[in-house]
Amino acid sequence: MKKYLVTGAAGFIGSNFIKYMLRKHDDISIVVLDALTYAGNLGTIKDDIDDKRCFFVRGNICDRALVKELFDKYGFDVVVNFAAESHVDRSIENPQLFLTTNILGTQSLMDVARAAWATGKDAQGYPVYREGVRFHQVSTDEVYGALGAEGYFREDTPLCPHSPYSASKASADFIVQAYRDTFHLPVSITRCSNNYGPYQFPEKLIPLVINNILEAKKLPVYGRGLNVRDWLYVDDHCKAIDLVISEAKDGSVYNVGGHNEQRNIDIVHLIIDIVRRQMEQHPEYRKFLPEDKRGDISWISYDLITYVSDRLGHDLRYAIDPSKIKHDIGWYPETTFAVGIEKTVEWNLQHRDWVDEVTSGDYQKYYEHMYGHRG
Ligand code: NAD
Ligand code: TDX
Repeated sequence: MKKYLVTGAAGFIGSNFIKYMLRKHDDISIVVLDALTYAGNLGTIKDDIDDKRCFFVRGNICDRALVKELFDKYGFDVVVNFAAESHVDRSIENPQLFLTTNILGTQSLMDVARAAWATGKDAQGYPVYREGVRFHQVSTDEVYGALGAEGYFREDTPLCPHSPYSASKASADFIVQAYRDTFHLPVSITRCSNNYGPYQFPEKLIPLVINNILEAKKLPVYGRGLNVRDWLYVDDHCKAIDLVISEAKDGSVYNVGGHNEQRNIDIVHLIIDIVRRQMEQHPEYRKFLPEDKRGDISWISYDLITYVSDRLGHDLRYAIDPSKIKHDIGWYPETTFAVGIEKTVEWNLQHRDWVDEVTSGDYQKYYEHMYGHRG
């Protein structure tokens, strides 16, 4: 039985990852370590931690004593590090927290892992580790910086991050690679494009737009809406991570993306069209709209869009070249954007309680702070 420590799995991608792993593999156990920041929600993984193969521990990845205690108790074979501050806009507000969690947290996990996994030293003095162990870092395409109208990020594209978030993730990638080179720690890294799907916190573009429409709020589009992101359905990302951990060589880096470039404004238009169509085809869904907005729904239109001041340092375009992961381990995305976005709108309609729960804390204050003054 392979024993996994999965950090940050009360958040968006990590929670989808543990659901995917528990569905896919019988012979695994998972300990989730999550600090339950604003972005983490225990309700998201309630059914998973009811499974006897999965345990939850609330704690910070920077807490070495706690991480060591967990290694001593559970004897992990694999660490999958999702835990991070993940929202670019928040990194502009508070860079320090991003550097602490994303860089020092990653280092602290690796320090505990290498001490726990070392079995001795080789003739050159490099540590030797227990068979089959692996530290997997979940990284992002944002570490490469931004593209112009042409070209793709490849694994050998130099890292050139622009935001405090992407700089913290790039720093973590460098530290992971330094631990591989200096201590021979068995590591792998995946750099994925923008994810979307169930359980994504509503501060991110796709769920924000869906939920704002359902609340009859304006849809804030930064700048002119012409920035391009390369969107991947979250399950396809989870599958890629699973395959890389089990099949890729130690020290590998893989880009993960599905050749699905979209301009922000086109996504916003598409979501408006889908929500309006769903409301027309299923009048019973209008119960999810404000009471005084359920009759005539012609207000669900592009008029909801409001162009607001641009994000500082806003990267123009991200696009992944996924040919290495396809060639080496046969990964390809299974969910088309047309299917994935439809499912994501439907999921948000069917999970109003979850949305209400995760936005009940400080989210309204955050929203007002971020968008209140941006005309
Ligand atoms: P998220 O913000 O939804 O979830 C992050 C989780 O980490 C939360 O559950 C939070 O409570 C937890 N966490 C934060 N700080 C912690 C700490 N110090 N100790 C323990 N737990 C902590 O993020 P996400 O969108 O699911 O992203 C997960 C990972 O994937 C991140 O590393 C992110 O950089 C990377 N990534 C995200 C995307 C994307 O599109 N969302 C794309 C590529 C890579
Ligand atoms: O209200 C908005 N209006 C808007 O125009 C928001 C929240 C975003 N945007 C734009 C900014 C981006 O060009 O939409 C695009 C997507 O924005 P986000 O959802 O914030 O994602 P992004 O900044 O691209 O970063 C995401 O993908 C890479 C994740 O948050 C990162 O964790 C991941 O590494």
